[in-house]
Amino acid sequence: MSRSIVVATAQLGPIARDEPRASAVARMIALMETAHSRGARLVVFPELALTTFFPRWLLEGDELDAFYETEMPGPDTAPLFEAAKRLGVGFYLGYAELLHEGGTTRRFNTSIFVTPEGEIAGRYRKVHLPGHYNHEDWRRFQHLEKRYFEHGDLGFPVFEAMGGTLGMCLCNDRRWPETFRVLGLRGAELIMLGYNTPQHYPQAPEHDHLQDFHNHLSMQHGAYANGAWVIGTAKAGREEGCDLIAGSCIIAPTGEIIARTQGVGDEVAVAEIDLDRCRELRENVFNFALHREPGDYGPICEGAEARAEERAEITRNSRFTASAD
Ligand code: CDV
Repeated sequence: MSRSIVVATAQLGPIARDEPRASAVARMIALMETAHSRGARLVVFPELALTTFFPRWLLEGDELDAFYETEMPGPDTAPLFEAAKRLGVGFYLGYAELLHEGGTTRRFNTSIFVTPEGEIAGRYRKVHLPGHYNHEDWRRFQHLEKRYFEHGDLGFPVFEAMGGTLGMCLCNDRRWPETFRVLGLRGAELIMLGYNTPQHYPQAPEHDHLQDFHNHLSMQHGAYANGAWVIGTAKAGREEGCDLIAGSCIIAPTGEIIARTQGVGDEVAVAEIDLDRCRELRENVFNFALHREPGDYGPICEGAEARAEERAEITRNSRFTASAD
């Protein structure tokens, strides 16, 4: 039986700070309908796709909480699940997740995969959180992901859906080869990710012109070195004065980009992918069983306990990432 599937990257242009979720969801449904009209059965939306990229401001209280979802689907997101069922399309969605657990409020930068039947088949919580904890005056805009989200507590899971083994990650995760390798070791054939990447990199502005290159470099290498398909989807364009890169794309296990968006607004790019093509790499140059040498990779996992303790200490001291209800 063929394991080919038509897939789409569904890029969003900017979302204004005061744009209601219902509007963002309506835009996503329009993209899903366009993708479906071109034959797609799987659509990938960006990271934090329901709102503006709020970590660019220091916020507190209700103003901050308003950017998180406490239920999924909720009243504003249910139409997306209904559209998926109506069209028979599965989708990846990134959003800010807030949950109350054992008297504690927890916040994660999360993605889910929803099947064409409208069921949540996979969940991922972002592991590599970039940015900083406190307001830093010298920056043109803030990047407070470390303040607003806890380190993801699910690792890098894979799940079975759409006839294949699927995995997810979010934005900064794509820069770390370990993300793709763990998913690859678990057999992921398609890795989906959304991103919000500013053109301007405050710590090294001399790299601003390399943002698109680094974006594709990371994802193409992740695809190739693990023999997996990758779909990367941007939130792009000038959002609240901050330019976000575009370049949403579908990448073959060979590392080649086979479809990509052209502009910086709402846009879909579609391609047919054959999950069996992963074998071209996995049975040859990246045959893990035959050629990997994990005995020589020790340093990759050294320091894990110390890092976990350091993170737990920071979390205890942060009123946003894990606060008592
Ligand atoms: N949302 C992100 O994770 N953005 C980072 C930026 C801050 C470098 C990224 O890796 O694209």
